[in-house]
Amino acid sequence: MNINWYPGHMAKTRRLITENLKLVDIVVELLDARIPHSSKNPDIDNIVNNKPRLAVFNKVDLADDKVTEEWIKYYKEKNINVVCINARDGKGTEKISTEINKILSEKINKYTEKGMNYNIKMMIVGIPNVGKSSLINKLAKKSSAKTGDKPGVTKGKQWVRIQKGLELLDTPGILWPKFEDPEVGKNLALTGAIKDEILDTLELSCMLLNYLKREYPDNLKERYKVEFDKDIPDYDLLLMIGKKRGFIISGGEIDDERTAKMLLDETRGLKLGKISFEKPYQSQNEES
Ligand SMILES: Nc1nc2c(ncn2[C@@H]2O[C@H](COP(=O)(O)OP(=O)(O)O)[C@@H](O)[C@H]2O)c(=O)[nH]1
Ligand SMILES: [Mg+2]
Repeated sequence: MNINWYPGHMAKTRRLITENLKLVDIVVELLDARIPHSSKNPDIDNIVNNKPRLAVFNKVDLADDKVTEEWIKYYKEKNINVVCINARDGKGTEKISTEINKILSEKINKYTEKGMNYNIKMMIVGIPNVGKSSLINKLAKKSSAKTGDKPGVTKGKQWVRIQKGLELLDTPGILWPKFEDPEVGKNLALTGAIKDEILDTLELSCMLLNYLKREYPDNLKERYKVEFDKDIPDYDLLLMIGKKRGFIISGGEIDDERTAKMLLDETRGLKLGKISFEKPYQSQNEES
């Protein structure tokens, strides 16, 4: 993450978003439902400032439904409504416009009372890989036509009409994550938001097992047919799983690298069921 987000890049990104912010009525902040805290930009409040904002949890198809409920409750306590979606298949995305209409109802009504129509303009922001492009594609596909596609109309900026009275800026605002927090780095790596090559696979996989053995022990036991108690060292658990899988190299040693990679792939690929990597009570203190 540090590789891409040097200070100059951050300043440029921030400037771009600030420019686009002037053009919109509301900002959709896209978060990964599995890691709502870790997928949040640390500076979002300052960047968005006083613009109305809607929080959207994406990838709910991968997150633990119970934990997602906890997050929704946690946000509600802060008076923030959350919309849950799956940007890949489009499930739930219709709730975005419904919620936006609610949030901006006062403004819309003011115009309606005067017999005028108001075109709400929105933009999507979020960290890399959270699903911004997928969401824009889904919303654009569902809608009729691009509104600014007449030659000479909007040079550089394209607006997509999502529905009557609601237009979306077709370029998202890309934000940096809290990359200075190692816990965040770990969570981004576990969800696949950061390329594995940057991190040591074996170390990451042990971190994964450390979390799973505490929060999802039954999922592990069921998938890999292993028995263990929560005090088992992470690496021992990894070897136990590798052995069960028959990942043996010459000399009878267990192939730990292969096991590590398999564990990461299978967790991300829903083989252990829906998994969330963060719960609200863990991050409550930091976020207050
Ligand atoms: N399972 C699942 N995958 C998703 C969802 N939304 C996006 N993705 C996947 O996440 C990856 C990153 O999505 P993308 O839209 O490129 O993210 P961006 O970097 O924010 O534009 C892609 O492989 C998408 O297919 C979702 O709701 N569920
Ligand atoms: Mg993208």
